[in-house]
Amino acid sequence: MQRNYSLIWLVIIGLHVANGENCPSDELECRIDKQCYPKENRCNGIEDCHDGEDEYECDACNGGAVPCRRSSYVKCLPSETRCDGIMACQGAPDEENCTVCNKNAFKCPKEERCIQEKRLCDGTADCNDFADELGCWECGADELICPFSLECIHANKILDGNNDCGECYDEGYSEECFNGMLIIFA
Ligand SMILES: [Ca+2]
Ligand SMILES: [Ca+2]
Ligand SMILES: [Ca+2]
Repeated sequence: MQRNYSLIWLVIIGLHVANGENCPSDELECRIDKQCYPKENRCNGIEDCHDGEDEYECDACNGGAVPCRRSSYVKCLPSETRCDGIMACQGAPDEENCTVCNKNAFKCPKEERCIQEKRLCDGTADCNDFADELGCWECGADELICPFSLECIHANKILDGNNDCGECYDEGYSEECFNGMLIIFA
């Protein structure tokens, strides 16, 4: 008798699962782990299912989540990936039109663009106007350090057509600057 009851329960549970009735009408069910989650959490960039299934195969993303286009569908990434200086995936729009940057990122003052904090004072100009390389090391706030000579030059000498650092660094290693150097050595 005990065995028959168990069988009946199994059949009832099985029917329930097959009908997709495990979750209330305002919730959806994760396919693998069978968790229920609010319908509005589908494609909001925050994973409710253990395998993140609720963020795959989206038509669009909600609540500021970032769309990553795969070959045939969109995956949504958390809104925190916006304006953090790292492109969420190839072609993602999360680093466009950034007027405010994520707390761990630096805004290029004259551009609507953010760069990772680790790009500050790393010897490579990430902002077009070298803003991320000003005021580094022993130099003043409006000065740039030349990476080879370790001299400080004023910001108004950046991209002014003169090779002030000596290695065309302050001219963005431009072709014109290198050509100018060749003429001097010729
Ligand atoms: Ca990003
Ligand atoms: Ca830099
Ligand atoms: Ca210069």
